[in-house]
Amino acid sequence: MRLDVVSIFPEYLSPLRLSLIGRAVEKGIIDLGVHDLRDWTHDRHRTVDDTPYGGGAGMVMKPEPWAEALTAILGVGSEVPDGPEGSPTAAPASAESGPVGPEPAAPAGRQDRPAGDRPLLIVPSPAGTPFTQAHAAELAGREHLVFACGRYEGIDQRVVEWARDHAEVRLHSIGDYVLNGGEVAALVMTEAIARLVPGIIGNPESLTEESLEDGLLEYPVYTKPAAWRGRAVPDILLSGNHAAIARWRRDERLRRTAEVRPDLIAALDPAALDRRDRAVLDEIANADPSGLAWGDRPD
Ligand code: 97T
Repeated sequence: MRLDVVSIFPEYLSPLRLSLIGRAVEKGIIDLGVHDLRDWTHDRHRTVDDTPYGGGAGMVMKPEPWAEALTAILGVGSEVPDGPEGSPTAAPASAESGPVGPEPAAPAGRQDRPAGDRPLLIVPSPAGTPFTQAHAAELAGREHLVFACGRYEGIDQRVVEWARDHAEVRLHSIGDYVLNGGEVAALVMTEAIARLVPGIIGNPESLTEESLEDGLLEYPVYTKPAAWRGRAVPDILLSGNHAAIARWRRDERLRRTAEVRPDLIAALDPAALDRRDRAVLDEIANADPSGLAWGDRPD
């Protein structure tokens, strides 16, 4: 996977060189480029912002540096129009077919990419679609991700519209709160994505049983000692009865999820619930005077 991030604070992205993603970069599984937007300015002050048309507080990121940066990084001008059948093997465009920025950041070789392998440009934004585990899983299979981290009041809207001609563009939020810029949101999303890229996590089995993959939060976990500061580990976990342990864990997942994330319970596919699941949820709903029993819920 190729991963590019554009920011006016590239050092903010230094965690990408550490830990899990850092090791994947060292192993060559992820090809990482972190770019300073100011490298695509041409004035003495390396200006990236200006006042908003229509007035209002704050500054807006100018379109020109973004378009130059994304032209270089997305490989604009190197796409090939689809053949009659949308053929992915159409003749490559000439290397002179489009302008490139000061640093041709992405490697050559995408000239004959199939339409579905167009780069995906992700713009972190409070106005974006909430980023979920399902998005992370989908993006982990993409060939090229580019994150455009805006600051100030945002990036001139025309950049997003122009970029849609050259890449798939998605705006994603990481939650309902305000950040100073897209950098931390990009770190959050890249971590969620990268750990799902094949070869990155040593034991892929640890990915299969994960919270949220099936719409429920995780069960509580315990380790030794069996008694600690007067608190015992639940007996069932010491019983050796694997079926009973699995059932207890599922009950706990249902209880936890109903307690803190009723929205996740409401979104469950009723066909994915067995009789015991429904009994556990009914018990919780009946304990809550405002709650509806599972079977009485409208779908
Ligand atoms: O608040 C932001 C500012 C810039 C870019 C992204 C965000 C944001 O993304 N998710 C929540 C907030």
